[in-house]
Amino acid sequence: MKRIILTLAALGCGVLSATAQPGGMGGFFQRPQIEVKFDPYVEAPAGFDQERADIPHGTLDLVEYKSTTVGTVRKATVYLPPKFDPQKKYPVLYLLHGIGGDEREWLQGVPNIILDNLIADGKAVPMIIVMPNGRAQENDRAEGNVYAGFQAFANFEFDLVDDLIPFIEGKFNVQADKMHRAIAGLSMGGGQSLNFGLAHMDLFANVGGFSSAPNTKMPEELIPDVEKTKAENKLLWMVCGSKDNLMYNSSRLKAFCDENGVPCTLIEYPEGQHDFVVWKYGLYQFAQLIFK
Ligand code: FER
Repeated sequence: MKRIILTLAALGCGVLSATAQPGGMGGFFQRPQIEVKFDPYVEAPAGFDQERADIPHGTLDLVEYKSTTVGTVRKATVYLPPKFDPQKKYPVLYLLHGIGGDEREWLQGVPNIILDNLIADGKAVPMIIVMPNGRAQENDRAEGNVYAGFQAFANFEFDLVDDLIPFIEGKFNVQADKMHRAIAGLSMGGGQSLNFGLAHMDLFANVGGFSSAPNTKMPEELIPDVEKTKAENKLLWMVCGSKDNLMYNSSRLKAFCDENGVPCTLIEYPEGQHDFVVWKYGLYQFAQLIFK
């Protein structure tokens, strides 16, 4: 049973306190705190994000693709796993950035180091990671009022499906099926991953949202057909910091899933804020759960 406590106190007092997030307008007037049962938090081992000299390393590269959606040439950062072999087929994780970021933002979270370590330890399978620019508009730099780019983040659905995925699957030797595609992201990218991943279960069986933002659709929109989602989604995985004001985007989906018997994970990162501490942890855990 879910209990919804509306945070009306702030409104009643006329104290329209802004959130700790940059801008933080989403859900401003009605931020329900939803009671859910979180899944167990298991700490990542020390050094999971530290470069190790004694293991093989993957590579990072920048690729460019023609976007019919935007009408421009767009950029994406690509991680190729250690000892990349063009003769082998690899699964692909599409990893999306936040509202103030671009195709380079995830590099702050050292995804190459995290994956190099996981692969060396046999905890994740070798995979390609594609880190695109999720702001699908002509000028896709994070300039000016980034909160005005909300629609561009929604438009990225079409750039991803019609332009980027076909480009990646033409350029690299990949396992081009839903079980071997995953989509995950941080904040706005988390919302995009939930929105697009659950809308295109024919393309993505693995979906992850880290600190998902107010662009996250309501659970009833994300999962309009419970039985279909149960049958077609393989992994629905979320994490959010306990100190993150955007938790409600994740917890309302988790509550809906629990009520409807849809397998879904939501980890509350202890004392976690809206930052790369949580997002690196998210990648570390999510990468171990996919393509196995
Ligand atoms: C908001 C708060 C946070 C919002 C977006 C964000 C557009 C996104 C934050 C991020 O991507 O880091 O109210 O609304």
